[in-house]
Amino acid sequence: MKLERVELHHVALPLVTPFRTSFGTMTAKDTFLLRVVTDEAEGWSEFAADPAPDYCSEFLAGAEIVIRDFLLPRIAALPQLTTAALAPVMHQVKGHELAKAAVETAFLDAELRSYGMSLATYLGAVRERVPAGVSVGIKDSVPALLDDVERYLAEGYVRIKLKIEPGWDVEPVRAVRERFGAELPLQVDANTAYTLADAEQLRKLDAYGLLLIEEPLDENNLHAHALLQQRITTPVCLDESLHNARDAASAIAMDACRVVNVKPARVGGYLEARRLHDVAAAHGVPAWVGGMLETGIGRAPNLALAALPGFTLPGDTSASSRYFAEDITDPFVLEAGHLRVPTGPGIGTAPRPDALRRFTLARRDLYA
Ligand code: OSB
Ligand code: MG
Repeated sequence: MKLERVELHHVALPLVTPFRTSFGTMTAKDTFLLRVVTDEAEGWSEFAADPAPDYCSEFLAGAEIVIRDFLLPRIAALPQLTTAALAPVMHQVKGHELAKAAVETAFLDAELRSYGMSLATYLGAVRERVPAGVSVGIKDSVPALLDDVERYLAEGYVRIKLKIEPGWDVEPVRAVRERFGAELPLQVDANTAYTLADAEQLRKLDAYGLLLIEEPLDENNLHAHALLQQRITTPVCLDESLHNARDAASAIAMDACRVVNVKPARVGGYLEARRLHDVAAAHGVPAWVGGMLETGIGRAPNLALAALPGFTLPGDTSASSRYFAEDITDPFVLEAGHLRVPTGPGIGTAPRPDALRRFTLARRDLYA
C-alpha cells in the first residue's frame, strides 16, 4: 500500500441517557474518526478515549498531536507499508496505545478491503453472532437502577454489568439479585475506585455470585489486585491495568486476574488484542470484549474480535440503540440477545455520509 492521506473527523453523538461511572458522567460520545486513504483502498477507525484523561491518560487533543507529529511520519517513512509493519515502528513512541490502535485499525481496514477479506475472517472468528451484555451506569436511586436493568433484560441483553463506587456497591447488587434472581449473569466494574483498605467491603459482594469484579483498585497495581484476590472469592477481572499481552501474562501468573477484559483500543489494536485472547485461552482464563461507548465505527471491529473462540463470556458490545438515537453507521441491532458479526470487507461498515456530515464538528488533515 502507498499512503496518500489521513483525515481526522471530530464527531459528537449525544447519548440516549447520561452514563455515570466512578470517574465521571458522559452525555455524548465526543471523539474523532480517522480516514486513511491508500492507493489501494480507504479505511476507517475510531479513537476510543474522551476529551479529558479520566478513564485513562490519553485524550482527544493529545492523541491528535501524537498521531500527526510522531506516528504518521514514522509510518510514511516505511519502505513497505503493511498493517503488520506499523506496531514495530510505532513502538518507538512510548505509550499512547489508544492512539496507536486508532491508526493501526484504519490501516487494517484499508488493507483488508484491498483483499476483500473481513476482519472477522482475518482474526479467526468462529461465530456469526455474539451474545450481548450491557454496562449499566450509576443511578441516583436503587429503584431507578432496577427500572434500567428491567428494560435491558426485556430488550434481551444476556448479562448485566453494574458500575460501582464506594457508597454504591452492595446495596445495588443486592437489590438486582433480589429482583431478578440468582441465575442472572451479573458482574460489577469499579474503574479503580477502591483501595486495599476496602477489602472487607468488597468481600461482602462474595455473597451475590458475581461473574467478576472489574478493576477495583489502582490502574497498573497488579500486586494489590493479587492481594485483594486472596481476600475475596469473586474473580478479579482487569481492564485499565492491561496494556498488552505481556501485562495479561504477568497478571495471570500473579493471580491478579482470573478474567480478562480485552479492549482492543487499550492494548494498541486488534493484532495485540488477538494476542491477549491467545494468552488468556492458553491459561484457561475466561475473556470477554470490553467497550468504550463506541459508535458503529468502533463497534463493528469489536464484534469481529468477540467472535473468536476464547471469548467465553458475553462482552460490553451492546446494540447501537443502547447508546445513540442515531448511530453514525447503519445501526447494530439486538436479535434474541445477540449482535451479528459484520461479514463485509475490512471492518464491514463505514459512516453514512449524511450522518457523518451532521455529527461532524471539525475536519482536519493529519497527513496529505
Ligand atoms: O470501564 O468498561 C469500562 C465505558 C467507557 C469507559 C470505560 C468503560 C466503559 C463501559 C461501557 O463500561 C462499555 C460499553 O458499553 O461500551
Ligand atoms: Mg471497565
